[in-house]
Amino acid sequence: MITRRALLRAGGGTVGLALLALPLRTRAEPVIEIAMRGNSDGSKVWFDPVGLLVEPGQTLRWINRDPGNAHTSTAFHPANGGHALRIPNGAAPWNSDYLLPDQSFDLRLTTFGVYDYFCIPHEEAGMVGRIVVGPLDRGPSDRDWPETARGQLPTPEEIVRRKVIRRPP
Ligand SMILES: [Cu+2]
Repeated sequence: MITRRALLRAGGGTVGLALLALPLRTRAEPVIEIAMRGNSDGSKVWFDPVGLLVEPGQTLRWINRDPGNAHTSTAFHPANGGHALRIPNGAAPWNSDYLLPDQSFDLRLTTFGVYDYFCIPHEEAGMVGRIVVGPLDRGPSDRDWPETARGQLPTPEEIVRRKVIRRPP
């Protein structure tokens, strides 16, 4: 493999400039993937990562990597089945609807704060996730929290500290 530095040395001034310009021209906001996963017998289902720190406007992509199940990414919001509000005030709720294996759903979050979401068919199984759009300007929410979700999510502070939190299956 030829490194860029070697190419720059070999290519001289003109080629070098062209190569240097390339990363700027092709740079795109990276898509941040959240996988929907399940074990082989379907007894465990989860979002991977379960906790994630992102910047405003970054594209999040939920993708169903579980060959045995359909999943959703659905905001905790009254518009989604009367759930408690667990996203920032004024932020728009989302619902991916059912994603079959390998299907995906993209979302961009622009309001700072903590967003909790769930999977419609697996909320009772504890399939919940948390996104922090940082920097975090307020503490964690103490709003209503379903019994089945307790203990499933890292704190916003932990997400800010570690940026990506994965849970072993
Ligand atoms: Cu699910």
